[in-house]
Amino acid sequence: MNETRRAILDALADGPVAGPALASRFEMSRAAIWKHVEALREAGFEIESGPDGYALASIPAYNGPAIEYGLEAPFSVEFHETLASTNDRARELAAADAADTVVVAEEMTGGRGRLERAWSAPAGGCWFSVVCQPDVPPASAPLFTLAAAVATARAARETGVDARIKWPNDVVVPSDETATGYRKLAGILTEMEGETDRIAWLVVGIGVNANLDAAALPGGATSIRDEAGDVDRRVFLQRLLEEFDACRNDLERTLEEWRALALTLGQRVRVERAGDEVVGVALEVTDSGGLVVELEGSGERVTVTAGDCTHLRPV
Ligand code: BT5
Repeated sequence: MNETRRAILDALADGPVAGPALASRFEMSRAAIWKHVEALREAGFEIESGPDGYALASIPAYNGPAIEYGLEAPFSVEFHETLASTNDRARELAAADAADTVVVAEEMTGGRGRLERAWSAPAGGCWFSVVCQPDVPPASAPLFTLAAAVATARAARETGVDARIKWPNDVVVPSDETATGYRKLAGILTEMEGETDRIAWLVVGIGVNANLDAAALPGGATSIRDEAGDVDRRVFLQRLLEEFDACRNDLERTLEEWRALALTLGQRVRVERAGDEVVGVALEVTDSGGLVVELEGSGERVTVTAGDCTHLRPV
């Protein structure tokens, strides 16, 4: 959002302020102020005009300027009503050297999960991708997935949802005490380009089932609406992005928080990898985001870096 509009909004948030007072504060004509106010209204900001002047009443909108306004993290937002996949658009921006841009879509028609699986993304959810250019080796890339999971779980917990993390990329809500039952609230798809020693760019795609009926989503899904009622998506996304920014800047703390929120640690798990699978108890997450599993039978410890993880009942 342009700086003048942001400053006018700040003034209106403390409002009401009369048009002439605004005009002299910003050294512009009253007509120019009026134009800015109209443009802000069009962008979805609810600005009342009363006898004492203009005041910002509320921000019901979910769009680029609304998400950027009041966001305490250094991201700019590119908003689309509809996109095939926010990750695809973010990859284009990343290739053109954009960093710290968030691509948000109201709905996606070709949302992607891992391994070319489809991700269902109707209007009402939070579907977005963050373009980063972190100065870390490619082996650290999985930590950004963990950072996204921590940020998503924390933001969801603030809305009253018992969000937990299932290694490596799911935010889930437990549906029984054994942690073998869970419903998926959010998924994360991290893609990157880089050389052996440096990441060129990283796109972290996050999809959260926010104001949606879980019944309309694939089996095994849940939503913030089903768990705790609808949220203001603008505020939810802002909180999530702020947490993600904090996590990516402190990967050590991210690991600590990940461990505290993880449902997987201590569980009997099956991890399916390309071509094989491992079954055993998940003991620990490594400093680069791998999962240490003590194999059933041999007791041997292996570290898996990617795969599909299922929580199993104890033997
Ligand atoms: C994921 O893959 O969980 C990663 C999902 C990433 C989605 C975000 S949205 C913004 C960005 N832009 C994109 O195009 N994608 C990212 P995976 O672990 O492979 O799980 C995929 C599986 O989850 C599917 O095969 C379905 O079974 C299930 N699924 C699909 N849509 C779902 C939804 N909305 N909620 C819960 N589960 C879903």
